[in-house]
Amino acid sequence: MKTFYNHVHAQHQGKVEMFRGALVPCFDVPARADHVLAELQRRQLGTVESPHTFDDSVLTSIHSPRYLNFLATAWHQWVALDAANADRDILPSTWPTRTFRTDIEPDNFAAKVGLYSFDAGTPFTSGTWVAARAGAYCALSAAQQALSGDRASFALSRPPGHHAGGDFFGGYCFLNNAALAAQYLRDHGMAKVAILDVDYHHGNGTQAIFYDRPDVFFASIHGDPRTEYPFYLGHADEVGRGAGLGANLNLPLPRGTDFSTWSDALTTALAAIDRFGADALVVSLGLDTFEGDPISGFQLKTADYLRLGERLAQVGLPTVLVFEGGYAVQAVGINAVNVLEAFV
Ligand code: OKP
Ligand code: ZN
Repeated sequence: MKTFYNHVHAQHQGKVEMFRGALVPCFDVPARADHVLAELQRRQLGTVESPHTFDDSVLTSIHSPRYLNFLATAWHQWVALDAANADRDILPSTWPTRTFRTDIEPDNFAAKVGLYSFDAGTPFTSGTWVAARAGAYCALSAAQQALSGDRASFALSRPPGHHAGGDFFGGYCFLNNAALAAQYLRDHGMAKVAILDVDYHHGNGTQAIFYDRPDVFFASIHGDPRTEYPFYLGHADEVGRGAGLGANLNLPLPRGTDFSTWSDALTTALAAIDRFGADALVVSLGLDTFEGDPISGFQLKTADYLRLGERLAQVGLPTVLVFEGGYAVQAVGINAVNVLEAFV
């Protein structure tokens, strides 16, 4: 199994995020990916490579040109406001909620940041664009590997991607790596692609991107959005729209859910993916379902990730695994590599 590793992920290093009225240290720390890489190397699981690069047209297959332009220029705009901003991260603080217009991009920088985001927990830093773009390239390179016949490939990158929509960032995510991989598979001969999102948090960005489409099935097992982030999407009655009706499956579970219940939801999701008849599988591999995760509420144990890897392999499809969440830094490497090792 090949791993495409984002060698510049540490250039995205947010200082603080907003939590209950205070700025607290960011949970998406570089050490997360470092631990996964170290564990891959310790177990000598396949090879680790740098991603290839891709044309902008590949990114615009999922993200809007004006959003990509914003991401590429945001840091420069921020420092141009005040040279002292170079020592501070960009953090959104105002948003166009219901009744506001989103068709006009404001000139004001803070207003632009709000237009293209949905929370105050996702700092944009000097290296965010470079790191996020390289991460997207990792997912795309892994998709290429699947097209060339590899049974499984892994994109090891941060920041994560599944909360990012076509034109917004949030939930620590900027570019939707899993969506880009799925679209790349579609554009290169795979007629039907399934995305399975096993991160603790609902993949609202991925769902939104494919909600109207019949060719990409999205299934997600996650904390119930009535109590869990991202709160405003991820309910069981969201089943797709128009031509995409029936191609979206949400399996929300209460805080405290353990592996036996979670595993039943996985059975449901995999059966639906089988009925859909996908040619390839993309997995949004979040490890924040772990019992020790500091910001999540499921109770999966380290050995349970071996079972997950086995179940994913049983699907029998070319599979692209994309690293998402997992904030128990000491355990995330072992848990992620348990999935991969059991798969192969
Ligand atoms: C990203 B991914 C923590 C509040 C939660 C956002 C969580 C984003 C998770 N104090 N903030 O899905 O792992
Ligand atoms: Zn998550």
